[in-house]
Amino acid sequence: MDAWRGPEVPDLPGRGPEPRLRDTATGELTVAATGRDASLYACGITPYDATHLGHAATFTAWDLLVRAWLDAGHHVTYTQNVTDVDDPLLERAERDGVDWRELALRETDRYRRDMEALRIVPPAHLIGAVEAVPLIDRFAERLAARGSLYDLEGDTYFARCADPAFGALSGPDSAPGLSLAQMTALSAERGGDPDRPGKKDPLDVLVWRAERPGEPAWDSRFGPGRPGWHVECAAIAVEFLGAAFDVQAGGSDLVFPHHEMSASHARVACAADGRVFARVYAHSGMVAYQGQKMSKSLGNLVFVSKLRDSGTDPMAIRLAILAHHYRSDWEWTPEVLTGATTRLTRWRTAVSSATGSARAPGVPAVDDVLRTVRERLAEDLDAPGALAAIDTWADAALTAPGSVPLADARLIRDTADALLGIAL
Ligand code: 5CA
Ligand code: ZN
Repeated sequence: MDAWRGPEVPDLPGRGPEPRLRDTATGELTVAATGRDASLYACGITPYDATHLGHAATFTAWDLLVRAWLDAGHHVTYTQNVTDVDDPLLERAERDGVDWRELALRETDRYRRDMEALRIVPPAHLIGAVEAVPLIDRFAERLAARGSLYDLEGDTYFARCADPAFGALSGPDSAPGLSLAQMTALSAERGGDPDRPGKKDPLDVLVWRAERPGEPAWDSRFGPGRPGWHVECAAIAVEFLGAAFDVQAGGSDLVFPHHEMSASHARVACAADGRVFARVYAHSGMVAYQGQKMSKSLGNLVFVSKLRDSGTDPMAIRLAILAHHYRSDWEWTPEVLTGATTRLTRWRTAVSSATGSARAPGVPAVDDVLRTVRERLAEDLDAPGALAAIDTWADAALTAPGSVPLADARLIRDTADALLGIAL
């Protein structure tokens, strides 16, 4: 499907350092891309409700990575999916008496407009689950060829025992260190069915769900039905990025089971291809509202589109997000937005107050500001640290008005734009 119109990304003088991310599997700061080509798979939305601030924060985090990669001279290949058929989408369509396809189209469209307004660099491949059904079917054939699938009353399950490395991302020997009991509890919370009788293992997951009355279905080698969630992302990632790629990204609610299972599927399907799936796993913290994780199922949502409709500058929304480190959990409050709006105004006033040809003493050299912003972002996307560097410059420029050279203001503007996605 089409993505959205990308923002202009200005060229900055020189090159940024190699971005590093805290890898969820190891807990260690790891170089995000080792070759010239940098590849990213970010799990996308399930379009049954408009983009909320939690989604926006998560996709802004990956946008910082894309921008830091471009600035470091990488060629970036970015793939994102849209889960445009799944249980929650069908349930919402049923509840609201709308066609599930219409609901998915409408909300995907709203998401595109929100992403464009937030100046998110679009993925090269935005792939819907529905359009990916044929390639998911081919991927599932590879799983079947390895003897990893079994039938349960017409549904097709993946036997996790087919993957000796199961748990490499989140299991007992990884940094998250989840026990099997914790995994089972999480799978019940997050769309799995550990208690279904007849499964070989509670953690086995659906790869193909046989058609149910009233549900959409597609033909496949397993009969009519629809794909499971984890195989959707495994198949799309492998198709568009290859069996091995650099970074798999998503919110921390996707560590288990979703990312563990997608990686596990890929390891089994691509066993002959050497190192398989993501080298680094990046997970963003959860944005809360009114004391609880902002979630479509709870309904405690702040929508990007509603904020925009009520006149909020999308750059203030973006700055509100960037004031928090992407891995931290944080709460959206009216004060967060007020703080961001004040910062945006200060930055805009500072860059537009430039008239001088010589820099006043006490105003930081802009080359140093650029270097600091680059360094902060390259170190696990430390956006708050990057904002602080521009704050220091803006505060000094505002206390010594008229003494900021135009060229300095231009470089600050380009730095905020290229690396932070903030148009001043
Ligand atoms: N379609 C699947 C991924 S394949 C999905 O999780 N969709 S979603 O619409 O529920 O979420 C889209 C992305 O936003 C995921 O990376 C998810 O982890 C993230 N996300 C969801 N809620 C929040 C939140 N409250 N705070 C931060 N990120 C969130
Ligand atoms: Zn996914």
